[in-house]
Amino acid sequence: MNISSAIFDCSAPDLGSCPDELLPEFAFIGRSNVGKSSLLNMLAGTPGMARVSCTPGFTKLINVFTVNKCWRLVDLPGYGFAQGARKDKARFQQAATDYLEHRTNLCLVFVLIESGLAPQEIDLRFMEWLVRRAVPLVLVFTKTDKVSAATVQTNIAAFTDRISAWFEKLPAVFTCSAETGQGRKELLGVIDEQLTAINAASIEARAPAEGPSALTRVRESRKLRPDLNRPW
Ligand SMILES: Nc1nc2c(ncn2[C@@H]2O[C@H](COP(=O)(O)OP(=O)(O)O)[C@@H](O)[C@H]2O)c(=O)[nH]1
Ligand SMILES: [Mg+2]
Repeated sequence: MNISSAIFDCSAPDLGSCPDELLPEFAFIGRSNVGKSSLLNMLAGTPGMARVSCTPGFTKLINVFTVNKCWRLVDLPGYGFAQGARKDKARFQQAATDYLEHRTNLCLVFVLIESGLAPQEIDLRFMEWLVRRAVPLVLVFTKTDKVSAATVQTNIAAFTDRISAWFEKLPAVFTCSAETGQGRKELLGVIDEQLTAINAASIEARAPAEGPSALTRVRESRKLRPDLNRPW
């Protein structure tokens, strides 16, 4: 997919401050410092678009970017070892969970996991939370340039082993490096596939009788999800 424009839309402190729900959104989440902002910059081909920070927990807002004027990339607040007051931490976790549970134009969540680490309990707990809510997701193992390919494969195998019982079919697994650009084509390919499916379904719905648009159907299916307790 060709990215002709990637424009910062807004930084929202909560779900209510997010832009309208008219464009499909692809959200990125993971532990603070996992490489979300770096990956978004790499995908968009715009260094500095999403703020990259060396300080864990720096990204406390829902950062929204509009790409090619027709879909959005969403950088969600990281979970984990966030710095700052407890109240502050709870507030931005709330923003991310509200977004994940209620954003009706959310098409797919990219869950980022650091490829150099053995499975972390916090990532597993977060995955479980997403699975319980049937949030559509793919897994992305980040920073593959930092460790050997064998280590990456070992950590992916260990992680997927821990989560396999929760799925009939495991979610798709990708690897990436914001340093080398590895994984860019594949991840943009996933977004492209989803957008193509939405467009195809919209065309289909238009004839002969007007049915709900594909984006409306994404919304409707999300409304059916049960509202369960958070595991944290
Ligand atoms: N070697 C390497 N470092 C990375 C990569 N992605 C991010 N980083 C570094 O990891 C730190 C956190 O990155 P950032 O994108 O701000 O993480 P975020 O908190 O998840 O948004 C920064 O110092 C980045 O330069 C990567 O693919 N390879
Ligand atoms: Mg960030």
